[in-house]
Amino acid sequence: MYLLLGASGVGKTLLVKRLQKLCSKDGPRDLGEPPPTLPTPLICASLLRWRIGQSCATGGMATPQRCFPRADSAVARPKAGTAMLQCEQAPQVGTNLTDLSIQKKITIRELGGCMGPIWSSFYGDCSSVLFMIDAANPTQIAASCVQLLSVLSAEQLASAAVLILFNKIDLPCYMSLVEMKSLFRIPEIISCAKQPITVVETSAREGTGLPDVLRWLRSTLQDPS
Ligand SMILES: Nc1nc2c(ncn2[C@@H]2O[C@H](COP(=O)(O)OP(=O)(O)OP(=O)(O)O)[C@@H](O)[C@H]2O)c(=O)[nH]1
Ligand SMILES: [Mg+2]
Repeated sequence: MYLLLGASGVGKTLLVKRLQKLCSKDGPRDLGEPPPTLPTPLICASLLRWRIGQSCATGGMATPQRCFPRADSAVARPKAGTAMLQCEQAPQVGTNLTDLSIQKKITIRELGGCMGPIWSSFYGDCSSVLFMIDAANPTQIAASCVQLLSVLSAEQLASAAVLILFNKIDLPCYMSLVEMKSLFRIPEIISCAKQPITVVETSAREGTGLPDVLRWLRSTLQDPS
């Protein structure tokens, strides 16, 4: 059993739908139309990036202006009132089981972000963990980091393979892997964790990085742990 964890709205359900599509007979050429989505808070992301810009290894400091979508961007600038719509999106309650055929059948159990307090009751039958983070929503980062550390320190998951996904990289204000690694202190987490950890950037919406996710899933099948 694979557990797919992450805060509410990071894109877990869309990811499993996309993976299912990629593994289906239609093949990877037909991902289908992305469902309509709304950008996560752009101004917050740009301000945070501006504040951490100097401490990031790239030194590439973004100005808040640069973070707004361009007129030709695939993601439109939010119109007045759209932020309210996004807040009204109902978080998933309950668990979602999805079967994927990659060499053999595997089952991914998605746990809604709002079920965080009881995630641990599902650790028992779990061989691998996918932990998703919204790279365009810096207001969630601290909470996600605490959740990730709690997942990694769980005794039942000590030998689970872990994939960390920084999702929504199609949004103009997403934080780069270098920035996210610096905020999450990923190198330190990896060196202290008992589990083998892989990190990928994805856009469940556009399909970016999904082949890497499938590759990781296949690699876990070869690993007897
Ligand atoms: N732009 C963009 N939007 C995305 C991406 N992935 C998911 N979304 C959108 O984000 C919103 C939330 O996605 P879900 O897949 O429902 O999020 P979730 O993690 O399953 O949320 P819970 O089940 O409530 O924990 C939806 O509007 C998705 O279409 C992405 O890569 N890019
Ligand atoms: Mg969901």
